[in-house]
Amino acid sequence: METKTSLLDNMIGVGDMVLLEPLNEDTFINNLKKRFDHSEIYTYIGSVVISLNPYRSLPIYSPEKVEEYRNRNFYELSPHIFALSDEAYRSLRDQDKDQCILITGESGAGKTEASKLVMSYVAAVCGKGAEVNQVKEQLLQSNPVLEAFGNAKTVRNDNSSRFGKYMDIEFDFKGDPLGGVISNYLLEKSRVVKQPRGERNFHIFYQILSGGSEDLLCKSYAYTVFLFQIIFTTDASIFVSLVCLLPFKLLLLIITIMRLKEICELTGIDQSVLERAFSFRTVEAKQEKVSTTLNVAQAYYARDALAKNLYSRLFSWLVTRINESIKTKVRKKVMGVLDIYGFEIFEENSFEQFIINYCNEKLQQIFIELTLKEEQEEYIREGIEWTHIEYFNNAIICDLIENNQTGILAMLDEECLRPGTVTDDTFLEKLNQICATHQHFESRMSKCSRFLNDTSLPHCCFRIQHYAGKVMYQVEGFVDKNNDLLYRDLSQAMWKANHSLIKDLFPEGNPAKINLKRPPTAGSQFKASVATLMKNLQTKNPNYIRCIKPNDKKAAHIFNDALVCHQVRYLGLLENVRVRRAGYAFRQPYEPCLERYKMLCKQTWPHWRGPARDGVKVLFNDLEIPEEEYSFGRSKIFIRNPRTLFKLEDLRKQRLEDLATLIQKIYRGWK
Ligand code: AOV
Ligand code: MG
Repeated sequence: METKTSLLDNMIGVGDMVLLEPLNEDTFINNLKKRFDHSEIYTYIGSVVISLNPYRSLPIYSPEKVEEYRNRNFYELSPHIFALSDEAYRSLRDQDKDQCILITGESGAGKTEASKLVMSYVAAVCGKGAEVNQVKEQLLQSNPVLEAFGNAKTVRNDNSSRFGKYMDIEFDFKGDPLGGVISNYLLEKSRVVKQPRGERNFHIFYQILSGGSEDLLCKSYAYTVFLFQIIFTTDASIFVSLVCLLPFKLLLLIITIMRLKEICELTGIDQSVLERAFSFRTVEAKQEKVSTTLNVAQAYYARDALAKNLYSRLFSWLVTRINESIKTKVRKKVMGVLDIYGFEIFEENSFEQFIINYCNEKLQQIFIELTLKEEQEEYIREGIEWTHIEYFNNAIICDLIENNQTGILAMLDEECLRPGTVTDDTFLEKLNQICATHQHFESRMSKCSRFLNDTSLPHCCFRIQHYAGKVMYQVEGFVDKNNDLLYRDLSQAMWKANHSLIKDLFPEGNPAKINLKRPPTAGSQFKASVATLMKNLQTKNPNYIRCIKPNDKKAAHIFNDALVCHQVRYLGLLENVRVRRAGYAFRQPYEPCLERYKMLCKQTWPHWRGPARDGVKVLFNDLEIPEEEYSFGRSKIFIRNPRTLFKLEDLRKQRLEDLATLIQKIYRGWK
């Protein structure tokens, strides 16, 4: 069994950054690069896995690889996402600890691929039998369905997740999968009606058009812009697996939503009802009802709002359907896998990017809290002194966005709910008043003279200095997207459909259930669901995968130093190593440590009788390792400097070689 050497191979760099000597930004990046050039895309920082997107298929996920990593200790083999998956699964199964896998990184860094690899590894190693296999199949099959509806090609990623996803996989006490629950977070529904240049609508539209049979194909697909149409080769096959799940009528409805006659045919809604709904807006207050005629722009707006709502409600309905099919009665142990949309900076950033980037801030926050907390707790648990390390805490940016009184989301809500003329500009004015002095907020109009002459910052924008970089947001559309209004006339018309699903999707259209209360805004709903998610994650044992994008070209073999360096900085990876090394770079439970090195000392070789802790003490004394170099925790030995570990490894290697020579000599003697 070849262990630690795989982490210390000079040819391919150091497998665990904690062992990097000397440690600085250059050596860190160089180490990643060296490994990347040798197709080693995974590197550890202690138990955190750094994953570089190879942008090509590597032969490292085969069933043989799964077997190789199965039931092996984390550091035994070269770094791999399977090692993390195995560790998480075994800890869940054997120690009864709920786990979560937190996958972060910017758009296109490889989060979704990583989440699928974790899921397929766990599916491969857990449980057997027809029933269990069926559960696994259902869990895995939810991925292509949700990707078809929730992913799209963007300039950053050809298969970009446009929704956040958190999936709890549930296991019984033996560690066999029982089922799961999926939570979805704010779908970027504006994509249904409008896509930025060079981007596409959700995959499903193209899949239907390329894979659907003649009678399903629609003549008009006004919303799908075929600027960069690349029909994936898999479209047709995915389509087949979707056929049983899909309410096609509905999708066709979204596609054809410009043509009244066709909508009426599909839904069975009376044409005059729909015509009226697209032409008038009725506002009800107390006992009064006032109808106003819509102008052309308002009618288009109403049409778009309907298409967006229909699509996002259909998406949530799909998640509910999947959840029904994977629901469990008993729930013993849980592994949560989080795959959200990554941090995004586009040429034009709107409400959607604001929400996506806020979500990433929250995840970075939980990373900071949990890794530091975990580290501190380990030192306390083991009775070892703790040294404090400075790092950037992004709590201040989270506060700028989510503070209940002065946060950007709160002010947006206030503006949306305020009577009188409300526009994006009045919202921006408000921001300028309240956030002007915040360190991470920038605007030309703000009272802070710092930005008055900054011509790179137009008047209609504000800029946030996020943990991952500065992003300029166009304020246009914020109020509207946050309000997320669908005129009641339209929901009432939809509710009249002769189609039970459409009826169900628009419950507020039921005249018997008129609710004059405003529904919560998109921003406040998102904030609440993210808060629930964070609470949930904090109850679980976290496992981190930090994805890094090696280049902006979506290309294999290219490692852009500056781009990687930027990500390493904002992800706080160097601080992560420093915290991990604060005091002690390396730690290991006594038993495996003694097993590995006992051959280096006569008193412990071949057998040590007594507690492993005492054995390690004898061993370290015998090897004359200076006392200040290590510390004895309750269950683990803590080693201060990686060099001490290298020395142990070298001694061991020498000893093994000596033994081999000796055996050869004896063998020759026999001959
Ligand atoms: P993301 O989830 O982090 O972006 P993806 O997981 O979709 O990024 O990865 C983007 C693309 O990179 C994939 O479609 C693959 O082509 C390639 N890729 C990623 N990981 C691997 C891997 N391990 N091996 C081979 N190719 C890979 V976003 O969803 O945009 O934030 O919102
Ligand atoms: Mg993704």
